[in-house]
Amino acid sequence: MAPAPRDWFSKQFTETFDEKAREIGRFNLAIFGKTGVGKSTLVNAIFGEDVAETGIGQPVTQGSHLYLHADGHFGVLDTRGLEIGTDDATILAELKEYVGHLRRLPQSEQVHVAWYCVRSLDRRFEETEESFVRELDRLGLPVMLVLTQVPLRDGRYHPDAEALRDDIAARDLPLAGGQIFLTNAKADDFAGVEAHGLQSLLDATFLVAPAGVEEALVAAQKIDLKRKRTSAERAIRTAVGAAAAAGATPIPFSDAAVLVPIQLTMMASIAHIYGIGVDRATAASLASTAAATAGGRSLVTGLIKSVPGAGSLIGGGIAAAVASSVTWAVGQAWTTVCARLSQGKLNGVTGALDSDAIRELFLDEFRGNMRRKLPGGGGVRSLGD
Ligand SMILES: Nc1nc2c(ncn2[C@@H]2O[C@H](COP(=O)(O)OP(=O)(O)OP(=O)(O)O)[C@@H](O)[C@H]2O)c(=O)[nH]1
Ligand SMILES: [Mg+2]
Repeated sequence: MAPAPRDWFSKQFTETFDEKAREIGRFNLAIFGKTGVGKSTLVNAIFGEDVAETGIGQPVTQGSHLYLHADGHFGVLDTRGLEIGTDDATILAELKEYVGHLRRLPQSEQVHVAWYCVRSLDRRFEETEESFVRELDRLGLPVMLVLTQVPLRDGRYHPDAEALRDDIAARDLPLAGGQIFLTNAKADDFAGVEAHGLQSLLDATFLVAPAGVEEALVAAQKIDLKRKRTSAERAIRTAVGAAAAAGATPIPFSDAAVLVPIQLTMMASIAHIYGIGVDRATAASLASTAAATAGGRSLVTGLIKSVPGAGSLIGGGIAAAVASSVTWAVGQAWTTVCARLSQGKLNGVTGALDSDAIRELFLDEFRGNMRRKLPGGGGVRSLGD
């Protein structure tokens, strides 16, 4: 007996999702600086609160003072129980051993970038910190220097923070990113200081990180939705191209399932980009496409039939233009769903996903986008662009 369509779909989606997870890999950040300067606050501001809540991590080897907290597409390497400025030799020895051990492992296990943090209003950068930064560079880690908790008023940084920046810059350290980054990770309402500098730090991190981890970094970070959107568009373009190729010889309705893996791959990629976990992504994709009714085939034909007027385009089978239009419209609609999910929306009263709301949003967006692809609603010529 064939598996129930719902199970079939969940299994396919989950497998595709896992495959994509491996392909995208993980971005790993090491973060250093004296205790209390705001390392965790900074990481949370850019990579999300989840890191804080479960951010204890695991020692990289037994007894190590280096802790790796890895979740999804993001890993953060932090120190515990040892102090920068006092225990530098031990930290660096452990780090050297760890980095050496990583050399034999794939790229998504490597440490890609290090941020060295200094609290701006401490107003000093010590000799030990200077040697620590030089040592990180010697270990082959690109080091970016970040000033934390920098007051900014009327577009001007606190003069003491600027003085500290100039003092550090004068030491000619081997810094990646070409500058010292002035940030404030958390708004201080009392002092009237907003969060700032995070996007510049992230932009520079993209430039410093190896090319192979770019997608992981897009997925890991939470503040730059434009980059997520651009990545989603790229995944959609890839799928649209594949769908057009599949439809180059018109696909009989009965074979519409050839489009399903293409669309599943696209949907899994987009879910990753927006940081949606496997359970929520699977449930939401199931709710969106309601593939529960008749397995893979209906995903495509059912969707096409849901658009009034689309039937006339189809004729005896699904042509390239229609195959790519449907794929494009699915991609756009699913991106909207994922973007909302990533903002914590589309939950019912109990906190579980609101399947009806998801389905309604998806179908609204899908139909709207399909109509734009139909004659009179954007023109046939735009089909599959
Ligand atoms: N207003 C404001 N407060 C901050 C900022 N960064 C850190 N803090 C506060 O400073 C304190 C220490 O911040 P953490 O992020 O825990 O510092 P840490 O460097 O991770 O500290 P350790 O893990 O103990 O080494 C907390 O009370 C934060 O709320 C910031 O950018 N703005
Ligand atoms: Mg911390």
